[in-house]
Amino acid sequence: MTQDIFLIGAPVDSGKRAQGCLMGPDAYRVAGLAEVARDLGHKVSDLGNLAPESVTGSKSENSAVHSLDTTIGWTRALKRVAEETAPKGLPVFMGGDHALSLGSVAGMAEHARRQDRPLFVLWLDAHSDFHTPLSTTSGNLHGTPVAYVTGREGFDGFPEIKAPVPTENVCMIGLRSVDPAERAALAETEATLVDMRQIDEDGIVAPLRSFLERVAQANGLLHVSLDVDFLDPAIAPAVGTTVPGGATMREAHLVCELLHDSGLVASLDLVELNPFLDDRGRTASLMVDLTASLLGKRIFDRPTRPFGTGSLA
Ligand code: 6HN
Ligand code: MN
Ligand code: MN
Ligand code: MN
Repeated sequence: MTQDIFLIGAPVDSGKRAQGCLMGPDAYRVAGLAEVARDLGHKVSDLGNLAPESVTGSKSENSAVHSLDTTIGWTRALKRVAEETAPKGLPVFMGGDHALSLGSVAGMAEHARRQDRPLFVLWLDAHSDFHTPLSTTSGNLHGTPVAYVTGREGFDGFPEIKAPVPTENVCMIGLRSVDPAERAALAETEATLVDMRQIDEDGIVAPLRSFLERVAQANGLLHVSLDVDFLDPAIAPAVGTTVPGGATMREAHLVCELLHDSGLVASLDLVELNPFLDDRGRTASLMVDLTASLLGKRIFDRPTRPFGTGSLA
């Protein structure tokens, strides 16, 4: 299956204090993301880099919160481009830090609403990113997108989300760093939470497959958000928020291969790559390799095992 793929550069660096993610889109270009997708037969358009809308005067009750204006400006710009691009093909958001997903997922939620289909979100991350601007202690808004898109309170000044993503449509895989306030808030939800212990005990395929079956059965659209720190820092050092004990290269490829086989992916975020911290481009190259798996790269063809209804094979 070949697709129309739109690469959207989103040099968001406002979601945390340490800078460098703004170089991410160019690192993906240098690592050959467009060429890799074209070699797989896809039609690829690089839309260049976005800029945030201009926002001034936003205030938070939480004095720890920083870069609020810029982050709201990015959210508006990204929401709009997601809404415009998703009807035409597969948007790939080249980040930029994870604050990017405030906009990309909000836009996909609006796209899904217009299509009258449910949106599902797969969050591949060491972190749950379930803070609100009121609960965050770091003040770093890259730790908040899942709360925003699921409709939690505290996002004054951000665009309204008409159809928030129900928490039962959210699956997080790779968790190993969850703050107390996030843990308490997640306990009130129906989100599927797969931590590293569960991956060690049951493998990564079982929880992913059952989530994909649910997406297929609901005729859902799937947004995938891939944070570099989902991966073990030994193979992916170029990220500011490394947490030891992450996914292996083989686990990550398998996830991406299964996502491709499902035919369900409607949009993709590549986030948190900080090229300033990279080791001769290896993290950027690994993220490109993983994207290739998600876009259909394989060694040998094999019969596709059906998900859910079986209509996807
Ligand atoms: N990320 N929970 C921590 C915080 O500062 O709120 C870490 C957030 C990490 C953000 O994974 O994109
Ligand atoms: Mn679409
Ligand atoms: Mn994240
Ligand atoms: Mn993370």
